[in-house]
Amino acid sequence: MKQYLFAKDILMQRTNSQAQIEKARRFIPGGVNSPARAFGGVGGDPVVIDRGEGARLYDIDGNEYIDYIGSWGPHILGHRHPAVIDAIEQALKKGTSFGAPTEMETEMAELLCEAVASLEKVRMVNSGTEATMSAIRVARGYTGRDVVIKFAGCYHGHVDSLLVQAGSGALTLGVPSSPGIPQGCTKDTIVLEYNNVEQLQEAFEERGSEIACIILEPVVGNMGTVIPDDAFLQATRILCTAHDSVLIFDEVMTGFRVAYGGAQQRLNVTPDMTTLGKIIGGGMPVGAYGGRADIMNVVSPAGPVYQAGTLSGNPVAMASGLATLKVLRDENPYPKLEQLSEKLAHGLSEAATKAGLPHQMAQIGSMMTLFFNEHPVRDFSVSSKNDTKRFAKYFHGMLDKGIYLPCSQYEAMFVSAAHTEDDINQTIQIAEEVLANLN
Ligand code: KE4
Repeated sequence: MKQYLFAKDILMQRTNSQAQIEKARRFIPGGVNSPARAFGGVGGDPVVIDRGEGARLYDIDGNEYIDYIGSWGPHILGHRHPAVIDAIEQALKKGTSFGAPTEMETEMAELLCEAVASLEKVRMVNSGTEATMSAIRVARGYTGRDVVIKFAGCYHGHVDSLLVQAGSGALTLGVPSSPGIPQGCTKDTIVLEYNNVEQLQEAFEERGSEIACIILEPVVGNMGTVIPDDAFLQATRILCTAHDSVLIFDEVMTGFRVAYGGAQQRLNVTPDMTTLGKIIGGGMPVGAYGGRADIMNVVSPAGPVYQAGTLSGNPVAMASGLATLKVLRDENPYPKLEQLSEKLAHGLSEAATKAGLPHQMAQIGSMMTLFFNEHPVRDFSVSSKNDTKRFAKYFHGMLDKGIYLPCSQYEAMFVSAAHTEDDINQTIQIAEEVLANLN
């Protein structure tokens, strides 16, 4: 077998990263600006990154990694795609932000409405959290109701009313519900089990007339990758229609990831509202929420529901996002992403089987999770029984051989259009070595 980049016996040194994180902890809580990066679920110190290029990351000790996080989703084209960097540089020549309308915001809104069929109007914000927080407020303002249904293990950003049995970092840190959230913020949040149609039906039978909306990840990434049963996703649509509640698909992660038109296009279920982020910013801070015109027309200044943002729609972020989305639209990397991702998913699963490790592989489009779990992961009650200790050993074994995976069993890994067949082969070969030594 061809010898790949990372020889078996090189022990990776990360002394500069360790020193830098110790210094960072003096000024930043936990030394990170987001807990998901803190290695809380796998132990050890985060790697401090110097730069990225294509499918590669390079840390401040000069180590090279094949990157399967892509900044937690945005870099579906890989780091520093020429079209994206050029668009940002061109925008910078005119300035950074004006706090006034620009043509690019309209171009972005039009492109999103063309790409995502259920979007008739859309508002730009600066993060996925802002997008979901705003969408919830709009759904409540539009319906005049207060109750929100979410699902355990789904993460919709650090919104007070939604940070209840959340996924992602909240799950990784074993703190599904955060201190600092008053009971008043969550008393109207009903948390149900993902993929459980009966529970959903009961909730609507009991409180249908009070339910403003359902918000869900149409494919979950934040308890690891969980693909919905068709009957479940259809039930969210049918029940919201029957009770005049708003169906919100949180596509911050899946939007432009699992298909150009998002999970709603791939799985053929149409929400009333959609939230977006990550990929639509191409690595710059961007979020968006939108949906049916009659719903979005309640948003200020068109309507009474207030939402605002100093840097919303700023030209640099719009340039970065537009360049990314145009490459996806015009070059259509999705077939290649599908082929490479299926090969990787199969190779990782085969390696775990060869090593005699109980596991599940969930893959859709270019997102996937290798679960160390004996049972198919369909919901939070199963995902919460993942063997996180074994995942931690797998994570560090891969990291020390130059494979940069999400630092949590409760996340998805991502393949980008910059990954090559050789990257995938190398990753599988290294996984075979690492998994064989896990027992
Ligand atoms: P941001 O506020 O982090 O831009 O987006 C929040 C959000 C909303 N909805 C979904 C489905 C999401 O996945 C996210 C954020 N995802 C996490 C990782 N799974 C971001 C990583 C982090 O928190 O640092």
